[in-house]
Amino acid sequence: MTNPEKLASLQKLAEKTDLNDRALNDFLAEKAKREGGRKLPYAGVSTFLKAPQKTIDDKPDIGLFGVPFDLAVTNRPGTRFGPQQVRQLSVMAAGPKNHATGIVPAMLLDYADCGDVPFESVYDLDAATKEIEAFYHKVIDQNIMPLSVGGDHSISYPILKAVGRDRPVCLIHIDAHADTGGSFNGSRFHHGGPFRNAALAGVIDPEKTIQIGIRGRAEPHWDFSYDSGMRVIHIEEFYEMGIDAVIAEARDLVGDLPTYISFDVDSIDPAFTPGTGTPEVGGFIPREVQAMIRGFQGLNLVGADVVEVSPPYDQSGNTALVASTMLWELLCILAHSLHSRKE
Ligand SMILES: [Mn+2]
Repeated sequence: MTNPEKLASLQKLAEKTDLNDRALNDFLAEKAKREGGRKLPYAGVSTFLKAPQKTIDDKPDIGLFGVPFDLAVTNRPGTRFGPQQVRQLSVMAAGPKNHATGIVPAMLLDYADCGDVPFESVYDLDAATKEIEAFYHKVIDQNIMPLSVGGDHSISYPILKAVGRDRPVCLIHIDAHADTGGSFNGSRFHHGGPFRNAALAGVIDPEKTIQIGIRGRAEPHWDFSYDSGMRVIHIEEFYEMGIDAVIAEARDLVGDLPTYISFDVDSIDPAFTPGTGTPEVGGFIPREVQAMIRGFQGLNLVGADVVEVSPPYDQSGNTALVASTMLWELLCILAHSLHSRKE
């Protein structure tokens, strides 16, 4: 048995209820007081990362938006259910504090779950794409930084049309697929083409675009990436270079220019994220994507998205949990970036 003196001192330690992180302690105490106590994580309405529910008229600094949309898939559907599933699982991924970087987004600024993009044209891909764009113009009009949850990857194009409307933005794109394909079956708005569309619309700079994790049988469709000057890092090159060199190259490419980050869950190996429309074996482990996102801290960020969670193929819920974790990491660096600019 431990000697009585040591036991007594351990018991004394256990009486302490305050956190060692004083600032966080006081912030959480104040929050609990304001909200009338700690909320049960498994009760009530689920929101992205347990964020308060607001509307765009409340003008939070960062708005979390769901885009429940899967009209643009080339194969398996289901991502229209992504936002709701991520809301549920993100309860397990939300801070308050990022253990690796120390960022507490809620202490830096105001963020909120602003609900889902409202759709009227759910049977018309082109019209729906225009509706997404019109909604995000309102978001940008309110000076809200968007952090979106899809939905299939086609949604990044209309989002970028709004985010990049005043000047083309740089793009850091983590995906198994370069998503710069041309028309398939008579449409160019499918989820394999958002970044060709965005480059052609002048809202991203292809020479300031880096695509990381690319692999698989769709490779012949990505000529536009190479022809337009995008930097493509296949999964093999990622491991040859090492993660630090990849992060450094991305940072060097975008510098301090406005940068958007798009994260597709199929960049991660389907062992971890099977619940997606076009899984590609041989991908990242989740920790590598976490480390990459943390590596982008300090960039001049203007928004981000997490796409392609398809709950019908996500039997364990783990895809949505991984997506939620990356959503949290993205929120941390977006909050840090916006806060730094406001200071
Ligand atoms: Mn994609």
